Amino acid sequence: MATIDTTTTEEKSFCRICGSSCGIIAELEGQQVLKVRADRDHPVSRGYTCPKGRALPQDHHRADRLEVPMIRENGALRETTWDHVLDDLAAKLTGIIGETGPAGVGTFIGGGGFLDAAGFFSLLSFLREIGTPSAYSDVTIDSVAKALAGELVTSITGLEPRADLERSRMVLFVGTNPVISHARTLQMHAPTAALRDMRGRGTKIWVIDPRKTETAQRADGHIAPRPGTDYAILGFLIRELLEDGADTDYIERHAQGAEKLKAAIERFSLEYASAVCGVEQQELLDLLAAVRKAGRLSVDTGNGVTMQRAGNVTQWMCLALMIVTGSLDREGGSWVNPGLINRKDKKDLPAAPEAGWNRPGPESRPELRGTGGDFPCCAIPDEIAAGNLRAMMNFGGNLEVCMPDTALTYESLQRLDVHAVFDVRHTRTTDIATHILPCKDQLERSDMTFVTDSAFPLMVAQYTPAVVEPLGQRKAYWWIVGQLGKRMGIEFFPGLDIDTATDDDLLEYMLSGSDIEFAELQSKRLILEPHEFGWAQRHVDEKIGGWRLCPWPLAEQLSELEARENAQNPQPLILIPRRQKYHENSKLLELRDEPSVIMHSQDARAANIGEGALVEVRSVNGTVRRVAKIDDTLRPGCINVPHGWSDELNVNRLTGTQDVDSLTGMVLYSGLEVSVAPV
Ligand SMILES: Nc1nc2c(c(=O)[nH]1)N[C@H]1C(S)=C(S)[C@@H](COP(=O)(O)OP(=O)(O)OC[C@H]3O[C@@H](n4cnc5c(=O)[nH]c(N)nc54)[C@H](O)[C@@H]3O)O[C@H]1N2
Ligand SMILES: Nc1nc2c(c(=O)[nH]1)N[C@H]1C(S)=C(S)[C@@H](COP(=O)(O)OP(=O)(O)OC[C@H]3O[C@@H](n4cnc5c(=O)[nH]c(N)nc54)[C@H](O)[C@@H]3O)O[C@H]1N2
Ligand code: SF4
Ligand SMILES: [Mo]
Repeated sequence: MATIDTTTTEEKSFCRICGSSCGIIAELEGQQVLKVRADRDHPVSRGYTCPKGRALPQDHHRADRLEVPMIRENGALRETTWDHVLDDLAAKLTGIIGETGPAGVGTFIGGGGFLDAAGFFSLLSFLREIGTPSAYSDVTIDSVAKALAGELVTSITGLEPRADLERSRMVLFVGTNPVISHARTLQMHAPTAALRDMRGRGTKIWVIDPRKTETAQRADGHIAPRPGTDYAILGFLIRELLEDGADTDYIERHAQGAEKLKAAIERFSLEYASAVCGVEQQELLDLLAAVRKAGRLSVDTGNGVTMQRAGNVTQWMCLALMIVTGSLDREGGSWVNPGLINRKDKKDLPAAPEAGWNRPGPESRPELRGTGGDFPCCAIPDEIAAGNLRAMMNFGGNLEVCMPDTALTYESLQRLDVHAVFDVRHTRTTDIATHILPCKDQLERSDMTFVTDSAFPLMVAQYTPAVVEPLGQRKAYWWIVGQLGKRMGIEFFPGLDIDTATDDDLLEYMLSGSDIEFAELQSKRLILEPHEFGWAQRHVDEKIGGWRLCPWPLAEQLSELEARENAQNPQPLILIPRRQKYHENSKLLELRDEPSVIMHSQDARAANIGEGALVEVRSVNGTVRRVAKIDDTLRPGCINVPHGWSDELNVNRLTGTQDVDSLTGMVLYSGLEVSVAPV
């Protein structure tokens, strides 16, 4: 801590609004956070922050912050003491478990929970010790296709390859816009500079996106297909490469199912793929030539892939493209981060079977399966209606905003006996809580990188102490869970005295048995290690005899898609997602973004809509009204209604809980058919 004058101090930390974990310096006057700026000496983010990170002071001191526990009694929420809210919550949870068994108590972890390391760990302890299968998270409204395809193709649970920013010869971004989002998988720091540096080193950057995104504008090539048809482009590339340009020697040694794959994608000729995707044949040939020339590449995807109907298949095609070019887990191609805290490369990981995604789902939706450790979010309203789910421990999820079918979800949540919300501010979700547990925000807790351990573009772990004291009566999530346990007769952290333990004690407790020492991480603040290739390859060769090029559950989905390839859209417009620059999902909405309906001038003219006009967007599920913004970076026929906005502005008034992916229960957030009209 460097003292500037008698009252102003500076404290180094790292930002946890998104997973990029940029190094920051907080300027303080006593406990007042005056400013957050980039840490130029940070070895990874090297002086980069985005406007969201720099808005941490406003977010910390926001007027609608939660500081005091609240409880709903006789229909109304009122402030109370920690003792009362914990006694009541513990008694109700115990009662529900007695009546329904543990499954009646569910958990949700959202964007406010994942990056609280001790909090995430406590959630896992809670699930394990209670023994409930009713675990939900925003993974099944985000990127579950990645987990599914990764597991089926590689047998390694959670495998998500990423570009190696220093060495990939080519990066193909599909349905991700890292310049604004910092990428779904890559957690890319300083994206604009990174892209410039990569191109400077000769890396070719290509983008497939129905919009000429901020990333596409900085790329060597861009293709704007009809939404939801990317797999046809990828299928075409693989088909041609298998004829000429694939690494056949590599495929023979490290992959299986090449013949099945070839048969599965046979239909994607140049003519057919170009017609399905609505792009010129020459564009596909140019991309093919670029892939052939690079030889190896990394394919990085985001929500534009995972939120569409063909999400699993597209994700599979991306992996297959990397495999046939000998690029997966190989220098010049893509890298698989084994994690630094929890070294997967040093573990004897089990091999998931090809049909391993057949886990029992929630009772009220027998057609759905369990995913990873979760039930799909789309089942929450049905589980509540069936009486299977009676309590929800909601850790940092703004369910009113993020869940599909807002009206149904919002009404359902109000029928829970217990909806305990762990948050830092008042929202429409806390409005319908039964118990509100005000949590320490990121500046108030010591913390480390944990969930993102194997999700960084580098092998790095970080620690930060708390920057300021907690406001009001806020407590750490782990402390709240521990205190609940005491009242329920459950030890969530065996061997730890939760009355005297500090945040640091909990972090140390978490790291016992891990691959790094807490004391070392705490003193160094950041540990960075060089990364190597080949661990995932060795594992897959040994355990299953090579990457599975054509897992049958995905091949089945690919053949089912054929019927749609030749069908006409009944509605004129296709809703697709996009991230906005100044807010992170429902966080930081008070910054500069606008809640608009974004459309191409051609579509606006056809519907008689001018810039700034109030419009209504309609889907089979509902309607939403916002002002129109004309943006010709979109492909005509596409429309954006950015998410994160609450109440009347919520795009999830248009989405539904029934038309979901048959393997994962993923909600269709991209590719929904809508119409638009002036109001
Ligand atoms: N239609 C549509 N719906 C979508 C999406 C879309 O593109 N389109 N995107 C989906 C995706 S990818 C995601 S990840 C979800 C995100 O949706 P959510 O999981 O709800 O995430 P956020 O809105 O980021 O934050 C949730 C809450 O965390 C709180 N919070 C912030 N900091 C802290 C903290 O330190 N501790 C605690 N306890 N709480 C904190 C915030 O106040 C906020 O209320 O939305 C999904 N929903
Ligand atoms: N500024 C900011 N950054 C964020 C967030 C935020 O809210 N704001 N949210 C964070 C979260 S929770 C997540 S999950 C990540 C997501 O990170 P990204 O996946 O990079 O998110 P988006 O910017 O929504 O990018 C999706 C892209 O897919 C395109 N797209 C839509 N449909 C299709 C399709 O069918 N095919 C193809 N090829 N493209 C399609 C859209 O045009 C858009 O450019 O971002 C994180 N970062
Ligand atoms: S990219 Fe922005 S929001 Fe993400 S960690 Fe860095 S400063 Fe924070
Ligand atoms: Mo997300």
